[in-house]
Amino acid sequence: MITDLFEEIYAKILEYDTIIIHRHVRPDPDALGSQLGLKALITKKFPEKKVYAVGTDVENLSFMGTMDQVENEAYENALVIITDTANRPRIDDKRYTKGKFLIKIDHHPDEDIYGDISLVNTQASSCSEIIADLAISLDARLPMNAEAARLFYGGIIGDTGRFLYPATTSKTMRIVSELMEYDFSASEMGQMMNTNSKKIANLSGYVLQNIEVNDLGVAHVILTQEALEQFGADDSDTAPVVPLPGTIEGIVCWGIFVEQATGGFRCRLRSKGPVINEVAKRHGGGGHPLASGANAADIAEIEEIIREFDELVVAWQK
Ligand SMILES: [Mn+2]
Repeated sequence: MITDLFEEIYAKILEYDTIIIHRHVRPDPDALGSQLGLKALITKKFPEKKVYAVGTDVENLSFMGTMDQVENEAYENALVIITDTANRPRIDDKRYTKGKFLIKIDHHPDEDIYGDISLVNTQASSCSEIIADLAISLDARLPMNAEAARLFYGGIIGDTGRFLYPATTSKTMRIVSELMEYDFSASEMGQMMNTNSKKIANLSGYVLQNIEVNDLGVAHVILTQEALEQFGADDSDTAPVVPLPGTIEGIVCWGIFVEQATGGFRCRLRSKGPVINEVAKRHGGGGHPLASGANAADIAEIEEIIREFDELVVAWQK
């Protein structure tokens, strides 16, 4: 039972004086929302505890919050909690192994089982939803507050594409309704997440202009280093353009293939129906059924992924 895990996690939060919260590399709003929201919950209720959020700061998401600098010694008697991170290699800041007790809280398929306690709920829209659910369920023992609500709301709208993707459930909406009772501006958070730099706008134009779609509705765009340089963009700027092909009529699944400075391509794969994470796994990645990531060594491997997508669409149409 998930509520039993909530109790176990709460007992550990009570037990430890130092709590260090990690999330995945290249964080998205849900990674930051779940991490910083959890920190906000614990800090408010237990001001005497030392609670840290660690990892690399992301400039364009600075409205969600910033990271703490933590000395190695702090890990000695620490509870370490990892949010939104399915696989250990993706955890930002490798010192997570140095703590005394490890908890995983996540909503991705549980491929890499880790942690002394593992709370994985793949039915949840986002990790932020899970932690908001935990706080609501623990009620006065770990009360929700305005800052945590703001962060969880940001995480949920990030991972659901503002309630567009099928992972959005009635439970998501019940939790969002609860969060909106607190004193933060949901529309301001929505606006922040919907605002892109001129650079991203130009890159979006490039993606829409250069998208290739076949008869099956499988689409792809290759973003070479040269193309990125043209806009002064790099790999970290590509997240906002990933949903764009899904806004075009007839496109069922797609990949944005981002050439890496070190060679090879990062594959950002999305679908509106066919389950694509098995394809991602075959190409050194993984993720959600409809939103995955992978790696391709060269153009030939990109073509292979597209062929595998074609097969999925044919099977899905039947
Ligand atoms: Mn997430």
